[in-house]
Amino acid sequence: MKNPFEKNWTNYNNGVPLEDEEVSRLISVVPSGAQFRLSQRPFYLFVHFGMNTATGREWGSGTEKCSDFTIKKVKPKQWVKCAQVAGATGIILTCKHHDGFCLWHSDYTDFSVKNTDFGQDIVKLTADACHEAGLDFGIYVSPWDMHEKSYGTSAYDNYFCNQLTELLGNYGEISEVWFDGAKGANARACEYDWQRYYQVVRDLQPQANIAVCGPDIRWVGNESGKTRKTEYSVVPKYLQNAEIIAHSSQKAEGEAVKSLTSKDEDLGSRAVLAGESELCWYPAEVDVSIRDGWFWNKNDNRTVKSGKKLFDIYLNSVGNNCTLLLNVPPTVKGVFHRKDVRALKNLGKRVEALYSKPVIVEKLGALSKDDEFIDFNFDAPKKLKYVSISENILFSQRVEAFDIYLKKINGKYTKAYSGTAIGSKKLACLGGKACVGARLVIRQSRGTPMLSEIGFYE
Ligand code: FUL
Repeated sequence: MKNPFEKNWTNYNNGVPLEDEEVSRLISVVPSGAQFRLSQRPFYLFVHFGMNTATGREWGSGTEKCSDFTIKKVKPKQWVKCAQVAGATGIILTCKHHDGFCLWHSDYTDFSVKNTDFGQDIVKLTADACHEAGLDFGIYVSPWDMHEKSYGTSAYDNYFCNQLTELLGNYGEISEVWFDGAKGANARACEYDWQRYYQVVRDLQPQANIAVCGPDIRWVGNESGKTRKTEYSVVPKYLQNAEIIAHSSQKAEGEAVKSLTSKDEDLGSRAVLAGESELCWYPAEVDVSIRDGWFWNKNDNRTVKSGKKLFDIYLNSVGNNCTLLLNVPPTVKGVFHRKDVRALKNLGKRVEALYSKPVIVEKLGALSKDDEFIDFNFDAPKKLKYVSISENILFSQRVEAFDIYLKKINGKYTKAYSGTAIGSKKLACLGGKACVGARLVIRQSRGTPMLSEIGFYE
């Protein structure tokens, strides 16, 4: 039988079934409305700001005093402007980091910005600045709290849920809730009631995605901007608990720790999924800092990544079926440092340039079995730099292998790119060689490929 997606290809769908019961099972897994929305707005800034900014530390101790928060100015409007310049569509703020200091006027603790000279509610300032500018706003909240007395007792769940209720109820729409699983080696033991936390989020902000120690967005597995060659969004369901299991000091009795973690290379090939009875849609997010540290520190000013480096990370995350969460920490003056601003501007320019010279941008749909390949012909020779391909992920993630050929001026085709999964977006570099056309060949798919768009750019 020939491969329906490539002429003269003798190995039908690369030797795996195009359609059968197992394929139907895999492609029945699709994103929620919130997951889909995020896939269309795939780049946010992460803003680490708080007590650590004032004290110059990465992790506090929880023994700081409110008077140690010596910050006098905070300018979220500048953060928002920079996010827009970089091409980001949202901001996630560290409302409470591990030290427990709250950037909002919490009624449940005195360890809050309300008791500082600065006095203003920084969560409100940031949420308002984002919403006014049409940016999404998300919250980072650390369950590990070094300051709160009830931490380690069952009363802590009440404390945490009360704080979540404030954050989710008083600041307009929240697009993402980022639960960090980190916990120091000497921290008090504490078992969190995750299901209860999730329920508070679902009740108050049903459209929000819960990330990392949460069921909607998967941690990519590192903090250096790297992704796997193939990033799958359909993975075994137990991975939704991977970070909780990795960080929890007390595993539930008898709980089997499955073999895969968010650091493993293959999370979603057919071979991996075959043995898994429960699957879920769990796309990866790449969280990485523009500098060495997460919080601002003047010694880190020399470690700011270049626009080119940030663009490489962008191509490799947004362009590899992931979302990007790029951390930019404000300084003690409450603004992004000029070096970070310069790098963000440069990144924004590069992203804009990527899409600025379209040769062909076409909406696609289901590929029928008669479509052995799709040809695109240009009206004149073009030096293609990038191709962007998107699947319509409302029909799941289907493509497992594809090739891009370029048609040379003499009419001959040469292979320019061989890829694996596509998902919400694949950005591939084509090298800028002159050609008069291009051909997309899907070599392997889970059922009929359901593409949404392809764009070739000079
Ligand atoms: C980690 C934290 O310990 C870091 O301080 C930072 O917030 C990073 C995003 O997550 O787990």
